[in-house]
Amino acid sequence: MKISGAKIVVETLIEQGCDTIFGYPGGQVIDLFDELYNARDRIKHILTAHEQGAAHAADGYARSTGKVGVVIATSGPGATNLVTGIAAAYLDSVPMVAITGNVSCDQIGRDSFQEVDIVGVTMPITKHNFIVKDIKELADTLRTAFKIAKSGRQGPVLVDIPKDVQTALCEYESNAQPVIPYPLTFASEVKLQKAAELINSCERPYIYFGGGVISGKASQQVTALAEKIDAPMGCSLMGLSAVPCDHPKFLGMQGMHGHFASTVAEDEADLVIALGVRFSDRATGENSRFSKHFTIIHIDIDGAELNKNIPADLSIRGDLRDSVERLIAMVDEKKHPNWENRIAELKAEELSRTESALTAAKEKLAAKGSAPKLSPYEIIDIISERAGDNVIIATDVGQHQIWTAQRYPLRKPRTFLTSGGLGAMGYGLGAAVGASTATGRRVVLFTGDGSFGMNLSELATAVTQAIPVVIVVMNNGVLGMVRQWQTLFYDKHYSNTTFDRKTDFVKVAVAFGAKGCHAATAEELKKAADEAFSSSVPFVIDCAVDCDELVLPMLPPNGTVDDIITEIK
Ligand SMILES: Cc1ncc(C[n+]2csc(CCOP(=O)(O)OP(=O)(O)O)c2C)c(N)n1
Repeated sequence: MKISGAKIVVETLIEQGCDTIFGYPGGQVIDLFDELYNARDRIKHILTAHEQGAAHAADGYARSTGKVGVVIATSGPGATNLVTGIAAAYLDSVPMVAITGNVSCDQIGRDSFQEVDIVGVTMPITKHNFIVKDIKELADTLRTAFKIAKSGRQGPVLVDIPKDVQTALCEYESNAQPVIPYPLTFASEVKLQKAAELINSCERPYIYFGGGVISGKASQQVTALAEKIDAPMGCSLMGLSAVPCDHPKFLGMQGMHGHFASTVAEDEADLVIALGVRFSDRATGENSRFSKHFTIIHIDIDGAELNKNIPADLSIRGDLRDSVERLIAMVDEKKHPNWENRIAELKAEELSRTESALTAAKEKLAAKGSAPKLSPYEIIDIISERAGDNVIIATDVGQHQIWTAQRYPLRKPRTFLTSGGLGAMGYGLGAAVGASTATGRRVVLFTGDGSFGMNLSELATAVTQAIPVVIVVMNNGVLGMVRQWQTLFYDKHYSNTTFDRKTDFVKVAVAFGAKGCHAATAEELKKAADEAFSSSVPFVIDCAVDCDELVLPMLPPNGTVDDIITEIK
């Protein structure tokens, strides 16, 4: 029997295992939405406040589950509103299928109403994209989109569907089974043997891992390798949550705002085993000065990442889980007592530096004599004590993001959602909606007043969907992260980073149908958190934070560990 292109889209999504789709309607997808209406008992559509929120929600759905997130938008402005969300997914390797409507084929290229060449626009930020001009290719193109999105290094794929293709009729045969990814690449035995030799003969090994460990389901393998060869581990922002934060071999995030111990340990290592990472400049600092002292083994599923940012002494393309599993069998069980002592020293130094920095910050705050304020780590500690183990943590972008990355006790993969590569302010609330919808779990969103202001209209979605999100606004009245750079590197020229807004986020929350309260002291925050965690509707806690709080340590841009800033006198 012949069915419409719009119905083919919906049937193919269901066939591919998609249970929830995030989006926003419009003229060029109205047929698709009509079919979604007909199939509403088989596939759920969540209407967001903005297409960007829908894209971030699909991203949050994917990051929290490992499944492909699906987003839908109309042509023109609907499609361009997806761009930030698609780019965020691309830079963080998140599997996503974005479906856009377009004007009919005969209208394309004529500057028709709401026409944008979205395939051209998204070319550099998708793994692949398609425009389907022949209905006979529609189902298979969508299947290929899912296949590409979930194969190898995952990422977003866009499928643009002109209106006349949605209304045309065609035979449709269900595939019944979701497509399986392209076969994995497995590492060469010879190269793994070489890696094992390097590992067996080194004295100060260090494992640096990234988000590839989470998407490659290799957390246990990486931990087992670290234990067998007695190596400390550090990670990039994207690697956080892959390994329990309290694992004795784990030193935390490294790099620009990383933990002191991991950043210095890597610098003092004689062998760095880089697993599922792309050597982002935020994690390495100045590339040319980064790798002077150590040998590098780099293993990644994406061959294009090998030797791209940092040349490796031994680069191995292959599935991470399989590679590390095989490597574990090849390496000798080792103990490196001197190295272990040095790591213990670094950890102790970090602890005492953190403690004294916290005390100094408190004293500084008291000396200011201003209204009471909460310190960022205090906020995270109070919230994490009450949140329990079953929550997912999301962040926006700025100082609050890094404080959370440094301090929140993350223990399980896929419980930390943050826009790492793109650093998109406004990411968090959409991602929280997607993750909570996908998992049924509570999400805690740490955000800044700037970031929250960008997409807070998604509060409407969170309220409508009864999402139990706890939104912790670290409200410093400024664009804190940019202001920090102005403090440190631009002579305190605070150009356009101070808000003079009178926005009351608690009133905003209430206006949207959510709840909220202000907190400026530990006691107030504890009370607010107790209320928030027993609430079944979105709850905003607006926390007063001082505008002079800094995220430290910090490697200056293009700096190295030699330039690390750990305190400001
Ligand atoms: C969409 C977008 N615009 C601009 C930036 C640049 N930027 C990075 S951090 C930051 C400040 C963030 O302020 P806020 O959300 O209040 O968080 P805070 O740093 O104060 O914790 C800005 C403007 C960005 N990352 N994303």
